[in-house]
Amino acid sequence: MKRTLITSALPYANGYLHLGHCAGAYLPADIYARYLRLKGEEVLYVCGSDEHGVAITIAAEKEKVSPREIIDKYHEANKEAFEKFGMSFDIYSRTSLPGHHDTAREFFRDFREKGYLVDLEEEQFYDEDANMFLPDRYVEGTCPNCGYDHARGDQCDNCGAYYDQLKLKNPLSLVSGKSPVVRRTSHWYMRFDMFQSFLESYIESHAGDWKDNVLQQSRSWLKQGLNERAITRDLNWGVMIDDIPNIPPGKAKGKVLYVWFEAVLGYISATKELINILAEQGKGSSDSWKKWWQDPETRYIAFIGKDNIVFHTLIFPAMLHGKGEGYILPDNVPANEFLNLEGQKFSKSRNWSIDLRDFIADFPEPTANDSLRYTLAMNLPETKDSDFTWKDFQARTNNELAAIFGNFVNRTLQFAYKNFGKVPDLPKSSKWLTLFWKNLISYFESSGISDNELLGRVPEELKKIFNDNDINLIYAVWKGNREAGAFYERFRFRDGVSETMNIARAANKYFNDEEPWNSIKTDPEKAEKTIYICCQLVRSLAVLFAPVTPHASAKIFDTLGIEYLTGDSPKDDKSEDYWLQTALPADLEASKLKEPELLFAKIEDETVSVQQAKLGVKIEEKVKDVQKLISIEDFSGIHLRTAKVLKAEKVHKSKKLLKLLVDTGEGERQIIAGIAQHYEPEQLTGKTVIILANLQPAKLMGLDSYGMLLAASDKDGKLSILTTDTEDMPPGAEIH
Ligand code: B3M
Ligand code: ZN
Repeated sequence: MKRTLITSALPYANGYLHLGHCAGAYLPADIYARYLRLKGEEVLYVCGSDEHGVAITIAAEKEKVSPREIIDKYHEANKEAFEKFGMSFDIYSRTSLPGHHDTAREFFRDFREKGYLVDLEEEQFYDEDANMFLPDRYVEGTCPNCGYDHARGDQCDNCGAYYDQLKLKNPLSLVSGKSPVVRRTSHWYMRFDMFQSFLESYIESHAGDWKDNVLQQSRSWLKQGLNERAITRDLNWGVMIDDIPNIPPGKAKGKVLYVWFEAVLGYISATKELINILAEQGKGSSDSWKKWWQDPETRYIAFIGKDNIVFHTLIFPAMLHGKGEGYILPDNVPANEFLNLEGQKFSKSRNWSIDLRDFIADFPEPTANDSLRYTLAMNLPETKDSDFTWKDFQARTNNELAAIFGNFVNRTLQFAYKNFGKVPDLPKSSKWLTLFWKNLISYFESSGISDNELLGRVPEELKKIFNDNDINLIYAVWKGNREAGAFYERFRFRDGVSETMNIARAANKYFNDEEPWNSIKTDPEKAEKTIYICCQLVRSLAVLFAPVTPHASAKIFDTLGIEYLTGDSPKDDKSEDYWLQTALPADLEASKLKEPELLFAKIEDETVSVQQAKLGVKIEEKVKDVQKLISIEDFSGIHLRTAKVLKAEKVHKSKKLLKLLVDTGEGERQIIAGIAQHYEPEQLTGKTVIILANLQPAKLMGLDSYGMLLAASDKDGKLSILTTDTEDMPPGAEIH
């Protein structure tokens, strides 16, 4: 039996999961895991919370709680949201567990003993008030490249430049607000350059099966040449290393492992945690984690978002290779692009986001999660960014899930319940139907003729029981389940789900063409056969949709009173290929039909508008923004004035900045404005503009700027400067 290890990137436990996370590393992985389990494969699907690093400590400071409180809050919240969303992890662990610390330290210790680590001294900003070295995200200053004065310690958000934090001008510690000093500190660096050629051959060995975006990013890093990277940090939150033998006393004091170095090892420690739990229950031995991580028979698929590619295609494989002991490497890293929301990027700060927990609170019916899973699955950012809209959610739910899949299931089961009280037995005239069905499938599988000839050459023998509608429908499910499965095997989930919906379309057509509502009066045995076949398709579709709509599929199995086949984490080691078996009739005689219920609630227009209205910063709804509400007195402290542009010119070495000389009515002043990509200097000379006159002076690209030019810019980056609608407004006029 094939064995597949699946991991999804460990989300930081520093905030609530949103739909963009689901569409990135999680829903695709869950569809894949459920599909493989339904194929009868042995699957282990591992995930958990990433609980260290500055992403956690900054969130803790923001919420004025400890890192421990932050991770406990968000680990539990995200775990619960994932469960309700239908994620079928075999374990959802967390990297704050001691077992993870042990695994991470074991790798660190091993790499030191093998000489993969070098201990290098470096200068770093140190905050004397807070008594701490400052990681990059804890420092802010003037960008050495463009002069932007809120640049972060490692990268400038204004011009995108990367630099060493010591290059920042006028650095300020975000902890104490004071200027930091420079102190020497030492860190252990891992010599990734030692793995350059190994990684080059590893990446090229997947030139034929990995996604282009994954190959390109990995190759470009290798082309630049790998070098040593610091794998420790001066932080008091994380995996400590001061208890590792023969480290000089004090040397590792206050140092933790770099979060990315240990987070990827979280996949291994989570596996060990699960295996230990099972071993304590008498299920297997505690070292059977090795069959997942150190057995070449195991395939490892790592699902991530595109921002985590090199950590999974270069850093982690180097670590696994360096550790030796037969660790396997990812067979594929199917990274997804990003999901946008109503045409814009997800942004917590602008409240342009849909948290999974909020969706679940607003749509508490479990099958609403199926509607969300289906909508996201049909629009996954598999090769390019894609967009979630509430209108699409409504259309996919109402016009596809409910109107096609749900409608077929409901018509069939309602008809069976009302007319037979159960799944009808096969009538005398069709008592060999299941045998003929199996023969028809064998004909499809072994005829060797092309698909488009297949239906035209069905043996006459089989047509004694099957009419053309029967044959077409059985062909649709036989062909469709193979095509959907082939798409899933190639991580093309959109196409796989779409293929599955086509089977439901064929089933609806069958129901319409057979007209059981007429034959029940004129030829009851025909109606029995039709509804029997439809009940078989209801079950088959429940299996085939299970990777996407596990809650609805479970409801169908419950209504039919038969075994649940939703691809959930296995309760037993049964390994049948339920997926391919959907082309064959199952034993439904035992079915005790319950009164069917509608599977999917329709989404009303009003619901869409309520949800759309929630997006964006609504001052009255955003508690944290209420503190930003200002009074009229506050506003009076902001001096907005008209000014006339006397001169405008480009700023040397800057693509974004223009230098303006303006007349403020009280004299002339220089203002530097980031509008060079939107206006030519000559367009501005003589123009009346609006300036913020009492802004503190600043220096941009070495030029003094006394004030700010006001401009409007939209979500697509279009920019327009503000002016007055009457030409004769003099400079210096007050704006109220
Ligand atoms: N937590 C980054 C992220 O949440 C990081 C992933 C770790 S995977 C080992 O995108
Ligand atoms: Zn910059």
